[in-house]
Amino acid sequence: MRIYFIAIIAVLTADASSEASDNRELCKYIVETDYSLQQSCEELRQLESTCGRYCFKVVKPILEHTRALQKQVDLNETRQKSESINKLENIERLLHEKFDRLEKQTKQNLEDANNARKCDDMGLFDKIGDKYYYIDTVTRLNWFEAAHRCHELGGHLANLQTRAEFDAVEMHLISTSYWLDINDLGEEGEFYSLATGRKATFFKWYPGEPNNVGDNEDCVQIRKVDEVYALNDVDCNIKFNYICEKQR
Ligand code: MFU
Ligand code: CA
Repeated sequence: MRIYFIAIIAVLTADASSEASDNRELCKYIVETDYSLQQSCEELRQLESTCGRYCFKVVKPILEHTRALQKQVDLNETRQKSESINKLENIERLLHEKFDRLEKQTKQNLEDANNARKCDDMGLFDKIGDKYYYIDTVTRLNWFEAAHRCHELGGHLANLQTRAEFDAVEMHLISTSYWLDINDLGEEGEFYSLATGRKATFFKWYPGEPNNVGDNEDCVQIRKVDEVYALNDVDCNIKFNYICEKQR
């Protein structure tokens, strides 16, 4: 805010000059009516000529007061400005904090949702022995589709590594055939686990298996013959049920 003391001076000057012209008018009148009063008229004229100095004397304290006021106003404005800046900086800090909290919370929510989804998928898997399996008895897929499905469920085709694991799973089987993760797609007669990428460690073949009938049997199923489950190599493109496995 600016205090317009120039305007005040202008007003005062205007007042002073109108007062002077009043004096002049008064003098004219006095001179015309009573000559004896001519002296006091002269005084008035002198007063008029000294009015500059007189006005300055009158205006000076006002000017000084105005300057002091202006200083105070400037000081106040500066203080108000720095208060406003402080407030804005505070708001900025609060917004930052709020945003950080929201960002953290969103990340946490996403993680929780993902974990919940994982737990849901785990719902398909049952603990059998020391591992978790999903034994599918409703969907028939070829070996590649079955491998993909297990992957979708967050697992892989079952990798039965020991007699104990084989026996535990066998207790839960109903269908005649299920895909396992063993295959010799890479090299005929070399059976690898898809899950580990290493040679399979445990086999319970039917007598006479693996026989690679038609030179076209590169995937391994667990199959029931005479109420006994055992391994057989078979065409990867045939559709069977499948067993998925998953780590917790
Ligand atoms: C056996 C298996 C084959 C196929 C066929 C129907 O061959 O070795 O993999 O399952 O039976 C005679
Ligand atoms: Ca076979």
